[in-house]
Amino acid sequence: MEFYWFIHFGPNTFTDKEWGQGDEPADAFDPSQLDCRQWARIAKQSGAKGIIITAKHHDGFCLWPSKYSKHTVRESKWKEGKGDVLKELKEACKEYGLKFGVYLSPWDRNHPQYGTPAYNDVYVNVLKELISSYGPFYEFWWDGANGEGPSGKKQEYDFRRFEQTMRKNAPGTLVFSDIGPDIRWVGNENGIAGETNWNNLDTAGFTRGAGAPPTDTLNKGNINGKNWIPAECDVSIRPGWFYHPEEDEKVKTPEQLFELYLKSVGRGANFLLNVPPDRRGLISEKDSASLIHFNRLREESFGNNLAKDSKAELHMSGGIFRRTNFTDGSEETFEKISDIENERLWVKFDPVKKINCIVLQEAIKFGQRVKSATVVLLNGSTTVKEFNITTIGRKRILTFPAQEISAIRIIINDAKDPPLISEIAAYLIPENLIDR
Ligand code: FUL
Repeated sequence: MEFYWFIHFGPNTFTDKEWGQGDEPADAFDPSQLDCRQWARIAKQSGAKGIIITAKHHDGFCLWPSKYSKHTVRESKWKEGKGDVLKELKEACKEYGLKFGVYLSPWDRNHPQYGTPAYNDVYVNVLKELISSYGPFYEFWWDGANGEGPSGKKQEYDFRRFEQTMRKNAPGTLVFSDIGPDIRWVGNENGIAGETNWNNLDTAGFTRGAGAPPTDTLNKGNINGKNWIPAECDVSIRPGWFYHPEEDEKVKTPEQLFELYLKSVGRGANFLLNVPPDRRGLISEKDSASLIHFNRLREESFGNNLAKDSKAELHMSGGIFRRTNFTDGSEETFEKISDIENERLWVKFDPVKKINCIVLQEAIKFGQRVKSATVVLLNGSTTVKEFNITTIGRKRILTFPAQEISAIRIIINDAKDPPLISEIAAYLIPENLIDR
């Protein structure tokens, strides 16, 4: 899905906190003009494919009137206790053709049973309640944070049961956490995946939170990892996850968002961008302007694939070659490189073209195979540039100062299995967007 939104919203929005204590009065939550359709409209205009909202953050406040809590929208003044943010957002996502997901913090600083085994029952009940009332969700987000609750005790989470509950009641939902089971944390909150990025991960012996794999492993994956758990890069458009008026001048620029796109999607991961609504319950003008411009930059950059009218060829040894379909713009078609020692991929331009960006893709549904490759840019018989890369994965975006070239030649140096290359695309993107 490449790019979708995170929304952090709740009492913290109004109390100016990042981590609420759980003892904030429910009345603290009081958006004056809450409009989930505005969120969905801007999300759509920014090119996002879905929205994941903090149904409950660490402070325990539920954005829906949960049967299992006394700290919810029902207890707040907002809409005289009749409001339901999840319901409104689910409907807005449907209207705008966006997928809908939720973050449900296991850490709960409000729930009276937190810190006792009974809280695991509560959490399971809440999972079921959410799935049956607001599902289906495309993604479910488990935060690794685990602190003390109101009793001063930490909780031992029964993640096995939580997972079973998800699988049984929502088998089509992708579950995110530090170690999956379906999507892994990328190891930082800066939105940046490893330049080498494997979709595989070894999870045996690791837990969520403090017992998670080392940062570097989450960032890069494990080359021979047993489980298929691709990375998701979460980052906020502002310094904090929740809205703070004093951060209005610190909204990331369209160019910064583009750079993050290159460092997440361009490294084979997904980009989860947090856009926190303000105290009105609206996405602020600053954020929306930046997001819409960011979408324009992507359209401008990737709207014209210069490789599309080029000649794509697979060269074998002995001067034999044949035309291929890895420049047809379709992720469905691919070329199998059976003999990496002798086979080279060529994209030829006539007349020469000026490019500063190459996008490579593997046919990822058959697995990730390329370990390392060399990309050579030629003008006639002169090599104008050459770079070595490691993984490709679902998408690898390379940018460099613009070059006039007549051909791109790709040599696969090492692979786990015969690589299946589905796309080679070339672009001339605005010069200031090149990742240096
Ligand atoms: C972290 C949380 O503690 C932050 O508040 C935020 O929700 C972030 C996405 O995950 O673990």
